[in-house]
Amino acid sequence: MNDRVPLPASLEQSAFFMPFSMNRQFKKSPRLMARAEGIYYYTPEGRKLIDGTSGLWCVNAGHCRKRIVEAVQKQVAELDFAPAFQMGHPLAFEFADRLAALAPGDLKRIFFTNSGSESVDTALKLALAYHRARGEGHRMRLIGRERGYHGVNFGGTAVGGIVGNRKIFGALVAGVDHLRHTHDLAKNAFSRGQPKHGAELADDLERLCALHDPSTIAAVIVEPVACSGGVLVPPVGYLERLREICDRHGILLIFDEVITAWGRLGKPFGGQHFGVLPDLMTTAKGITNGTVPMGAVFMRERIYEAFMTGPEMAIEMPHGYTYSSHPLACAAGLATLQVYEEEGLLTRAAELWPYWEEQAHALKGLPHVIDIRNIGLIAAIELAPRAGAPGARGLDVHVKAFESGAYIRVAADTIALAPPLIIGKSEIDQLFDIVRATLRATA
Ligand code: PXG
Ligand code: PLP
Repeated sequence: MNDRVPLPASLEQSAFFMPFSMNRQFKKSPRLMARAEGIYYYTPEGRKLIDGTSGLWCVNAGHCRKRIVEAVQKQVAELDFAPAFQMGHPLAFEFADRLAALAPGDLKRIFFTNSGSESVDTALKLALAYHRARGEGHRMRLIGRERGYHGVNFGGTAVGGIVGNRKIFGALVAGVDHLRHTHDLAKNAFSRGQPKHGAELADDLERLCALHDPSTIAAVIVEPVACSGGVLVPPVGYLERLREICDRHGILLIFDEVITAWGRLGKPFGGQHFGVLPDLMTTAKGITNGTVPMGAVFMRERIYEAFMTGPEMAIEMPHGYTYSSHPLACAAGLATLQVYEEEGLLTRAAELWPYWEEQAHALKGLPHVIDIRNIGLIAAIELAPRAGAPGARGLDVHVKAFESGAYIRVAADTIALAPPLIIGKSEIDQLFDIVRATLRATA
């Protein structure tokens, strides 16, 4: 294949308002990708970049997988679009049933969306409507957590806890409160896997119950591992305790598994790794290996059943997207599941984990490194911020790594690594070699 794709002359006047980006900085010195294969991206000049963060945590089976590409090609020529409201197409039902078969516990009913953000807002609406259907419409409050990321729609922004993502968007949604985050460098720095200290932080939910009265709380939403907020691994016992408190007070527990699902923690879903079953689970990204946008909310049987009680001639859930269960997404998703299953990718992170952990923690002692965290096939390297310029050091690392042959995400001054689950040991070495050299070269 031709490695060379013509470069646009200049992007400085481009019409494209880039999402979550430093538009002016980027357009002056663009970092472009032109094609991808396996665990590598290629720049328009043909330079090879190892993909350290699976695109945006979504390309779990690696790029341009033949089976998935061909399934989408075939589908687009056969049924390009089918209305999902009061109509259907067979793949939607087949895909939902396949997902249900894979899901833990009785999380067996599936609502399709097109993204993680839509999955989150869908799950929050399902939680409110579920309580109302059972005569508990007074449960209206939604609880998120500091440093949480739940996408960018209004509900997700409101329950989210990353200040920079919230502060410029007004009052957001009424009736939302937040648990304390679990990050504690003083006690837990350089923990391997789950940190030992902090299970009691789950008791912060009791504080909110005491403040608002539990009868007003509909749901608590947390990421099993808070990835966008800097890879905050839950302390041992924390998620279990959150589950217990929710049960005690009739509050629904939502796990936002947009990143932690699809094998990232060595099990199909993140909650399975921790042995905790939520009431609702949001997913997206890896559901189609990032090939076609899609999301899915998994719910427990009793939640689905609560909606199936009125007259049959009524729409049970007045919610859904034009592109819910889009045929291309269903085709991509079915092919993705096949690849995951055939190659054992949903459990492969568990095999790579010890090696990955060793290589990550070997970066201890490099300049500015104040913490290293890991779980499954995720690692975070937290750097001390430059005085008066938080995020500047992180950006430097991102740009230098790109110049040295690696694509890696940084959240402020924390490097987040989560490569495709097909990565091998020598490629893990290659990724960490670039990170090591980059850290040595960063002031
Ligand atoms: N919930 C969680 C837990 C997420 O991680 C979303 C919801 C929103 O999904 P969509 O598909 O609407 O973007 C996410 C997305 C990063 C990064 O590098 C993380 C996300 C997206 C882009 C970048 O941390 N997470
Ligand atoms: N806005 C308008 C005017 C619409 O007609 C629709 C869908 O029909 C939407 C927004 C929602 O779009 P989507 O279903 O793609 O989320």
